[in-house]
Amino acid sequence: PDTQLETPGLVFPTGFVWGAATSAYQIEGALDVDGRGRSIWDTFCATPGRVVNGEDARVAIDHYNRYRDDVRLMADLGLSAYRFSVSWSRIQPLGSGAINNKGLDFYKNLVDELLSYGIDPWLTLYHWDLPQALEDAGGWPSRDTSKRFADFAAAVHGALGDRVKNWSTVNEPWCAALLGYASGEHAPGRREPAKAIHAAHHLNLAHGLAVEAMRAQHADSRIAGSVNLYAVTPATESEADQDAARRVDGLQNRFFLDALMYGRYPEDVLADLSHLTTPDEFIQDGDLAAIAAPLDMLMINYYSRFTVSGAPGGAQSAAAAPTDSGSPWVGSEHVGFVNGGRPVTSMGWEVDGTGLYEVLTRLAREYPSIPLYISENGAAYDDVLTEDGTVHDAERRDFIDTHLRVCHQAIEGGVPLQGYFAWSLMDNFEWAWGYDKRFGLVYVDYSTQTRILKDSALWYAETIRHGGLRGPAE
Ligand code: PNW
Repeated sequence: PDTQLETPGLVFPTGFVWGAATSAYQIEGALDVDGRGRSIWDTFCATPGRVVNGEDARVAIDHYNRYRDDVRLMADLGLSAYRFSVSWSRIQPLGSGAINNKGLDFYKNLVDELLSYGIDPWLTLYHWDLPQALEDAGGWPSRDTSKRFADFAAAVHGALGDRVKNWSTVNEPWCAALLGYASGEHAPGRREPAKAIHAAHHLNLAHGLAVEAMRAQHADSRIAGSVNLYAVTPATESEADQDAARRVDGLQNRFFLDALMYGRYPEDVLADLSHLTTPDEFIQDGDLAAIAAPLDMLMINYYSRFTVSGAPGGAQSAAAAPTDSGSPWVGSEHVGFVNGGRPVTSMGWEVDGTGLYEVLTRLAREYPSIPLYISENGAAYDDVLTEDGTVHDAERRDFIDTHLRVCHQAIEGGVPLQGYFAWSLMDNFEWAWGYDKRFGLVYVDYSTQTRILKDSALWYAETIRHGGLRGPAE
């Protein structure tokens, strides 16, 4: 990075990781090639009423065929790291048993391509695309899925652990469990609240067993857990609103953090759930110790703040599902989410950088000394491709600028934050929203698959080049 900033700016520590993120299902396409098996998202997309406009990811942004061009784009942006996920169904078409080498080869080639440009590959093992065969056998509510995941992790790590240093296990277990099995707004679309809690536990267990399996192979790998955290505030100081905020913070944040970091589930959350399920129905001896396997780092996805009320009605996730769905707030279905009066992105999510500051400083206080990375942060806006082939996404640039300033402030205050990955590198298949929501730094023309750098991408590249932000905040 330039040491000569033109105006005094915010310089990040040397070695700060500047990245961007994607996930396999959202970008790859090529679902029927090279022996890939079906995943729960294939099934979900094929079910009417689940994804906006009946869209699917058969082509997505054709990254499977265009990965070389996409890596060149990352190099042009100057990324130091790229976070991506691998598709379990490509590597083990039925979720267990023999490895499909053609599927694995795709990721070997991708990793080699990244390394040839000096871009550090950060591999996520699971970003929601469970092999359909495992769902047919019970899915995440079934304990056996955790063991299958550990085998899968060992296979991928065995094959790529020599060239991939940074690993994360399960992306956002809250989403996979609660959106997949309680609200049903994500695959597999089940609405079984008690089973969703069992799924959450088995996702945590899968994480722990995978860490153990990987440690046994390459001792020098750096391994992370990955959670999506929110700042949570009560709508008013009333007891009902404060209790609602405690519940949402409990299930969203503490349930996963306490498990991964301390090997326990918060007592108050277990009490909130007790009329649906009790620990003896899903926790077995040794599970909590396995889940708390020591980690090298924690990866945090941050998007927004929740302002929560105890008033009945209106309970839904931040995502405010586009399709008919239940509540992901298992045991607290009566809680409501109110508008906190901040500007919103086109997901309807409130923009709140101070929420990220709260999340980071809380982590440093309550879960001290583990290195932190922002593994996703970004925003969807209604981008317009102009006739001269540019996209003036000032709002996205401002969003990232605001959140990076907060990161810098947190680092100054002693928070061990060591990197930032923008979500997302490119526009892509936004789950239940299909192609309706664009999160990319890079615009994708879905009819031609042309990639166009948005203004935010050019700005991010400049930020990386300077190792920080120029000028004071406006
Ligand atoms: C994350 N919620 O999803 C995922 O990791 C990405 O794959 C996704 O594209 C991105 O954020 C944007 O949505 C989330 O309801 C989906 O709270 C839903 C929620 C949170 C994160």
